[in-house]
This record gives sequence, C-alpha cells and structure tokens, in this order.
Amino acid sequence: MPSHSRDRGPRALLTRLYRARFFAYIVFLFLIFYKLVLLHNNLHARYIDMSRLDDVIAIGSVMLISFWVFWLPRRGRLAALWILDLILSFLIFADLIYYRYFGDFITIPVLLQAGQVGELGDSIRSLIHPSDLWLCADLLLGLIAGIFFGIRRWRLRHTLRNPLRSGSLYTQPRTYSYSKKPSWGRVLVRRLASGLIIFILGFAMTLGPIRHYTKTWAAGLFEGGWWNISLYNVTGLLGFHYYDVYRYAKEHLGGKPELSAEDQQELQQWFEQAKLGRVVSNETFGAYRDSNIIVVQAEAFMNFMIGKKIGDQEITPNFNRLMQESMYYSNFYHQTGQGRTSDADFSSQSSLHPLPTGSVFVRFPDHKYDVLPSILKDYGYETGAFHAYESSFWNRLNMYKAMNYDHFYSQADYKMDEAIGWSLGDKSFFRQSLELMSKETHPFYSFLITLSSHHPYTLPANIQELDTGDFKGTIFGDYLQSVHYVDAALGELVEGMKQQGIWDDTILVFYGDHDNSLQDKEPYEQFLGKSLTGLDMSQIMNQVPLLIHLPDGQHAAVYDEPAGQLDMAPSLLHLLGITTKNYYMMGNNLLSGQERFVVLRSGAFTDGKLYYIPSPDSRFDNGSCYDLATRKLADVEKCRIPYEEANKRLSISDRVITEDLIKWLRTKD
Ligand code: GP9
Ligand code: MN
Repeated sequence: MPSHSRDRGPRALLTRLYRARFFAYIVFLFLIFYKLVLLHNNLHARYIDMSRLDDVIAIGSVMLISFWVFWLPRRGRLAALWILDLILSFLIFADLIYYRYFGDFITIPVLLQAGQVGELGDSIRSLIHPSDLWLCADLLLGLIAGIFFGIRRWRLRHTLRNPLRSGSLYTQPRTYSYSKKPSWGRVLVRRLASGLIIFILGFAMTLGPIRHYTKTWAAGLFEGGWWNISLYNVTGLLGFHYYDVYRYAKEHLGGKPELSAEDQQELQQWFEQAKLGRVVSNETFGAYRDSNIIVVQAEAFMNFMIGKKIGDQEITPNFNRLMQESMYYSNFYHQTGQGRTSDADFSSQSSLHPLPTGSVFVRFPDHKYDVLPSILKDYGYETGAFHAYESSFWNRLNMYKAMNYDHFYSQADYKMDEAIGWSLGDKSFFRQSLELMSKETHPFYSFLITLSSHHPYTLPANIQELDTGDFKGTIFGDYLQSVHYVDAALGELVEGMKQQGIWDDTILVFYGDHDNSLQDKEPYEQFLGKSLTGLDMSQIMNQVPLLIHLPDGQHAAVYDEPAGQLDMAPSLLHLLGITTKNYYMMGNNLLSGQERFVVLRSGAFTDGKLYYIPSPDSRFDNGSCYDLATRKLADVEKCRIPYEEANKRLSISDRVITEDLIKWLRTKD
C-alpha cells in the first residue's frame, strides 16, 4: 500500500485522484455526457426530449468507444482519454455546426464529399457561436493538468536521483512502498478485466434501451432509415454515428442484397401503376415537340417571397412579371435531403427521390437512372449542364458524364468578370451561358445552376438594390437582397433569350433547389406580417417556386395543386411528346390532369387535401396530420393510408438507387 499518511491538502488530494483507477475515467464520461447534452439542447429539435433512458444510452455509447483505455498503463490511459475527449469534442462540434446549417447530422457519405467544406468557409464561420467554446474548456484544463503533473514528475525524479544538488533532502520521505508492487500478471489481468467490464456495461447500456425502443414505439425505424433525426432520437449522437458506419460498411462492403420474388412483384406493380397515371395522351402531349429547353435551378430560391414587397419594392419583380405569361406552381415542393443542390438536380432529372443520407451524385454515380439529358440525347437533343463553379463539387464531373450530357461547362469555361460569393455572379453566368448555347445545334437542352444566392447571402455593397428596411444587417435581410439580385439576373436572361431569337422556340423552366437554411420563425413572421403555425413553417421551408414558360405563353395560370421536383422530367417529356412508358420514374406528370401525391424526403407528404408532418420518433400517430381546407390538425388516422404509400415510395426509390434496380428492371421489360 502506498504510504500516503503524511500527504494532506489539495496537492495531495490531486495526486491521489490522479492515481485512482476510475476517477479520471468517470470525469471523462461525465464531460462527454455533458457535451452531448449541450449539443442536444442546441438542436431545438421539435418533440425530442432527452429521457433518463436516453441518458443511459449516451453514457453507454461513450463507454463503448473508450473501454480499451483500461488496457493501457496509467499515463497512457490518461493521454488516451484526453485524445478521445479531443476527438469526440470535435465530432460533437462538427455535428452542431452541420446541424445548424443542414438540420441533420454528419454521415460517412457526407464526409466523402467533405472536400467541399473549404468552400463553405464563410458559412461555417457565421454558424459558430461564442458559447460553443465550452466544448473545449476541459481540454485546455486537461492539457494544463498534464503539463503540471509532467513537470512534477520530472522534478520528483530529479530530486530522488540527486537529493543534494536539488537541495531538497526533506522531499525524500514522500515515498511509496514499491516492494508490494503487484506482479505483471496480476496487473495485466486487472487491466483486461476492467476494460472488459466497461465494454459489457457499455454494450448493455447502449443496446438494451435501443432494443426496448425498437420493440415498442420505434419499430421499423432502422429498416426505413429515411430520416437521421429519428435515428438520433433513438440512438443518441454516438449511437447514430456507430450505426452510420455500420450502414455504410454493410452497403459497400457486403454483397448486393437479393431481391425476393415478393419484392420484385411489388416493385414492378408499383411502377406499372404509376405509369397509368403518368402516361396520358391529351392535347398538351407533344404540343411543344422539338422545342429547346432551358432549365434554371436557382440556389436557395424559396416561394414565400414571390409576389411580396418590402416597403414599396417587389422582392422578385421579374419573376412576378414572367408569371403573368407562365404556368406558376404555387404549391411546389423541393424534395431534397442531405445532398442539397445535387439532390434537387438528381430528383428533377431522374424523377426518383434522393437518398436519406448523403448525395446520390457522390454515393452511386455509376448506377443506372432514366435521366432527362440522356433521354433527350436519344431524341436528337444537344445537351449541356452549366455551373460556374468547381466541376468536382458534388461529384458533378463524374455524374454528368454518367447522365450523358454532351457538355459540362464549369468554372474554367467562364470569364470571371463579376465576382460574387463563391464564384461568378448570376448575371454574368446567364450572359456567358447564353453565348455558349448559341454554338449548339437545335434542339438543345440546357440545365443551368445558379450560385449567387448561396448562404450566407452577402452581396457586394455596390449591387445591393433592395432597401431591406428593418431586416438591414440581418442574414434574413441579406437573403432577400440576394434573391432580388437573382431575380434581376432572371430578367436579363429572358431579355438575352429574346435578343438571341430563342424565346419563341424554347421552354424556360425556373425553380428553386431547396430552402435557405434560416429556420428561425421570427423574421418570416415579421416579413409576412402574421404569426405562423407549424404547418405554415413546414410549407414555407419546403416550398420553392416552379415556373414553366411555354414558347407561345399558353396555359399561363397559377396552379395550386401540389407538385414537386420529381415531376419535372415526366412533365417536360410529355410536352415534347416523348412517352415515359419505358422509363422508371416516380414523379407526377403535371399535365396529365390526374390527382397528385407529393412525398418529401423527411416522410412529410401532401395530396392537396391533407398535409402530414412526421414526428422525429417516427411513430405514425405522433406525426401531425393537417386538413389543408381548415389548416387545422385533423385526426391522424386520416393520414394513415397515404402515410403508408409515402413510406413505400421512399423505400422503393431507395432500393432502386442503392441496388441499381433499373438495370435489372429493364431485363424484365
Ligand atoms: C455549389 C452549389 C452549392 O456547386 O451547388 O451547393 P449547396 O451547398 O447548396 O448544396
Ligand atoms: Mn443549393
């Protein structure tokens, strides 16, 4: 036994704690748990409260990742705990920042596209709050303590070795009884056993409650996997990351899952049924055969400010004017997930849902899809994608090749004569894109992706033309300012098309890719001058505008029925007279006159009468089922049948993408 009898006072206490086997470990557990709670309280996720069982999962999951430190000698163990603390704190911090922007957690596929983080520099800086510094306070203390004990140890050794020179003869009595030092064998067994016990405890504390959840209210959650927030609600943050690693490994390292005969039949039946509603021959079918098509996918361009004014200035005067001679879909939804811009692109071109995690562009660019550019190329179109940014972003270079575009004009093809935000301003981007298009043969299909209204929405002062009034100096004001600029660029694009003589034989499509990531309700209430319900906010954040201008300005009207990004490809093909009966698409044909059902990636859906918002705990009956006629909550049972259809669609789409099923389905045609 060490003879501590003479050691009293805070220094001695510190030394004893330092030597105690479990003390540092318990402090470590407590710190990481505290940080997980800190993160959780910062999420402001609706419905999610941390219960006692969630606390057990959180502590258990920390034990699962740290049990092995007991296999190390004491100093190694302390160093390992500090390093683990560093890594986990960084993970929590990264998740926090990511959540503030995307409302989601980082996953392996997202990390695979992490090359993009550099470009998000300004956005990231604006998302860090000073209070986040608490996440690293203990690391600093740990470092100071490490240095303190290091120096102390060095001095003690020095003194023991050289008592006279150090002049500290009386330090010698601070001795320990080394004679009773336990044998190596015993030390080893003790270390192994401690680690093992922590592992078993951690395992039981993590998986026990999760198993309980999945046997009760979270049944089917892991099979569906359509929303990471629901998973987090069950597994906690670390559990979510373990599961994400497992899911990724299973998907990419294991063999392809076998499609059962039953699944095959269900899949084929679903697509057959979808065809019946989509493939119709009416007066609009082929009415614009061989027209050129220009599709503009506008960055973070939402629907709530369409037709609205600030002071006496319209936010989107050009869009509003164009609306008079176009088909405007006032209840059009973006259906994106983590893949943001690339998801909007994927869904609009392929008429499939994006994936619950990561971007299809990054994860499965090599799989087979029935996409607009490839189909139109088969029908004699010259096809091009235009985006004045790095060609590798969102893995576009690879994906666009796979989508069969004839050209992909990226940053290197543009003259940087109007620097805004990440790249070239949209006005110059449109002007130069029109020049590039003028070299193409007719008919052509051009897909343009804008960038000037990207988060954090700061425009150079000399091009700010909107007086944002009370919103001046806020990010919401900057957002309005930037969409006002994009709207002006749209006006110039229309003028440019007229000057180039293509206005009368080109279908112009304009839609927003996704929301602006500004989730605080207050500025929307202030801007719209009314208080907003959960339903209002959900629609605001999920609706983007869709405008289709036909060459002769026909069918101009406001269309209120719901629609979504998946509907673009089948609708355009219909107008061109290209049947979609041989394609595997899941969206609606907006011109078929059929009732429409729109499913969002979160599992929310609407048929125009009902609007369902899922609960993060993924329990159907905890979701909110709204009656759109009264805009009041209805009996959730009213949403049950469409809820099942929505989940079926999402899971069919996921299987088609991840298992490369279009290739297989073709062999059955
Ligand atoms: C960059 C642009 C932005 O190329 O597509 O992507 P986002 O951050 O909106 O997904
Ligand atoms: Mn985007």
